[in-house]
Amino acid sequence: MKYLIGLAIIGPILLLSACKSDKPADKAPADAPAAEVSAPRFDRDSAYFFVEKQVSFGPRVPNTAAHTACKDWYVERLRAYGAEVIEQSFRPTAYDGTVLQSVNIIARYNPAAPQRIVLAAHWDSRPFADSPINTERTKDPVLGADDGASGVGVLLEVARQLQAQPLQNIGIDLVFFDAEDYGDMGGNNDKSWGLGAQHWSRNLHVPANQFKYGILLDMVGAKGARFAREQVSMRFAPQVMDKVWKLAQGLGYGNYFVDEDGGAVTDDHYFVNNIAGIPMIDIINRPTTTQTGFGDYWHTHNDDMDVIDPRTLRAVGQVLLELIYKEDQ
Ligand code: AHN
Ligand code: ZN
Repeated sequence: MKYLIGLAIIGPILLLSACKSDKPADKAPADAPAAEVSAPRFDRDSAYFFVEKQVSFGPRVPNTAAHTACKDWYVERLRAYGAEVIEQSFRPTAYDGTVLQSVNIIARYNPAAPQRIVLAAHWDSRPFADSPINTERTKDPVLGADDGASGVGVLLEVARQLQAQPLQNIGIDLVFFDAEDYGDMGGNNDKSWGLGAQHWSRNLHVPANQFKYGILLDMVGAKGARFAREQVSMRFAPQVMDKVWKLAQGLGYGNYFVDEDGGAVTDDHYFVNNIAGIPMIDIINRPTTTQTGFGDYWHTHNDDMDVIDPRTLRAVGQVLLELIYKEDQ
């Protein structure tokens, strides 16, 4: 029925335009270029509010009331924005022996679509302010406005836009990983990080081959952020990196998505690539001028709303929306 209505409307237009066009008039509507579907506008203030709301619960450290309350808020919001939501609970033992009551949140859009993209961020915040440059309250948990909440804030705004302009072809799964940031700062203990990503990668909610690729957001909200090309991403998914950076630069966000290589980071995407075999890139802020290689606020009590700039959230969010609706054509 939809098709018939389409023909009834488009038919006469095609006939009319055929009169003054030199294009063959026998072209079926199905072969015609897809109608211009533009991506929705990413609302930076909405994303900023989502970051602020997460921070308002307090540090999102597993086994705390704030962690549970924030998790419940995600589930309520995502259901309100029309997603099919899965709470994937698990109980990893952290490097220090603590058993972490953890939950990955999975929000599915166009769930029946066999071709999918996974967009991810971690939602927990670090239990210790143990940056090597921090000397204040180093055993206390951090708010993680940028380190955690920024990526989820962008994805919640993407969720809101996905409800407003439903997908026709591609499926999107948003995954909020828990227990990313309970890792061992001490030494060579990479597997102590990304516990939620490790669990999801071994317990995928759909087969890995449904995912064309994945994009991880980590620390995507700071003023003047610099997303250099991360090297685990370049090794596992260079074509995705190329696509995203070109798109971002074409949109005028080349000041964030710089044409430079950055170092490798053992982030959630490292485990998704190595365990699940899904090519996933990481968009992560890597300043050149700091001692840690991350923002100076990283794993300190300065990682609060003062570091967040709505313009950075928008740059990342608009790139994602443009990509999603291009993939949906
Ligand atoms: C380290 O490099 C220690 N961790 C990278 C993953 C991470 C921690 N992202 C945010 N916090
Ligand atoms: Zn961290």
